Amino acid sequence: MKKMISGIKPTGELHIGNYIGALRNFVKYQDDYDMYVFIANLHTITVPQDPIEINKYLKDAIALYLACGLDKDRSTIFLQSDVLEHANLGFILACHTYEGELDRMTQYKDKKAKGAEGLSAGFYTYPSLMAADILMYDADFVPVGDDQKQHVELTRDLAQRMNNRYGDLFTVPEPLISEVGARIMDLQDPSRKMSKSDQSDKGCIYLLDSPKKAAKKIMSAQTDSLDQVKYDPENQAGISNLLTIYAAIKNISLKEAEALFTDYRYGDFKKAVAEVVVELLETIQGRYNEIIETDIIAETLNEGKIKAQKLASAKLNKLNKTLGIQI
Ligand code: ATP
Ligand code: LTN
Repeated sequence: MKKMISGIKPTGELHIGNYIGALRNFVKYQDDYDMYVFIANLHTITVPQDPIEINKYLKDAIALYLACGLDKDRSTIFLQSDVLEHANLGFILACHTYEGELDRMTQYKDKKAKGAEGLSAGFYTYPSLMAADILMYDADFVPVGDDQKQHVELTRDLAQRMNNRYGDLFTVPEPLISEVGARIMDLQDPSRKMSKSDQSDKGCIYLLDSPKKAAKKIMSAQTDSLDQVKYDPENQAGISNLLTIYAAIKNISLKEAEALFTDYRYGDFKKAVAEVVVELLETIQGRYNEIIETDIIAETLNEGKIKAQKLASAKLNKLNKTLGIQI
């Protein structure tokens, strides 16, 4: 069975972009792949955080993984920091990553271009840690949203470089990016990706938003004056984004979604989108409320940690020997 791995960085409450671009695919693939899903909690501290705040996001993220349908009996679900080998392999890979490669990473370049100062060394070398998360388990596929493609490409380069230098060590992974919903845009500014770290939360629908609040956000989403529900991201970014959200949740193609709304006024179209989003949130939140009061989170993480640790320690032992740094 082919192996798959992915993670989400709990720097804020998870949103429907995370769900559509990543989480729902983890759930979809868990029966057909040997699935590893983790919470990328080490990645959160690459930028300064409030410990109390991120601790809440961390718990919510795990509960939401389960509420969205991940199942500990079908996937290995774990916390990145529970497997110490991640940081260790991250360092080894950072020693094999060129400065120029890290300089070219969009996430770093964007921050620099905006004049960010005092970025941490951890933030700069973040892509090497992400490569470690993936290569540790010899994953064949990495289901992610569009924004992570560059990181998976660097991971591939690192795997090939290590294999060329030291012999066959790592499986070279491939990114798996869905056709519909790989980049859900901000509802208020559809030229930007929907993001946890948004200044204003009006353009972002969190999985734990009340259904009423979520519907309101959709009803006030930015549109245009063309008065036609068409998938045309260039000229109708807002409408195209809403169509994408609808198609992804209903699991239909963009063409099929477009056909459903040919004669719709924007107000009625938005109502239809709000309805499917509300239905999704109600289902997820119902399960979240059940899960958050049980021991299932602790049990899941404990089982996941044992399984992941076993593979990780074997991998690191082999690597340390190969590199000549272990007696
Ligand atoms: P932020 O939303 O704060 O920018 P991030 O996207 O950089 O965070 P994560 O939350 O760790 O980081 O992302 C988890 C997964 O969700 C990744 O696979 C990412 O590609 C995907 N994802 C994040 N935002 C979106 C979006 N707007 N549309 C589709 N997929 C997304
Ligand atoms: N960098 C990712 C989160 C992440 C990840 C990973 C995703 C960390 N390690 C390994 C897939 C595989 C992000 O910011 N979205």
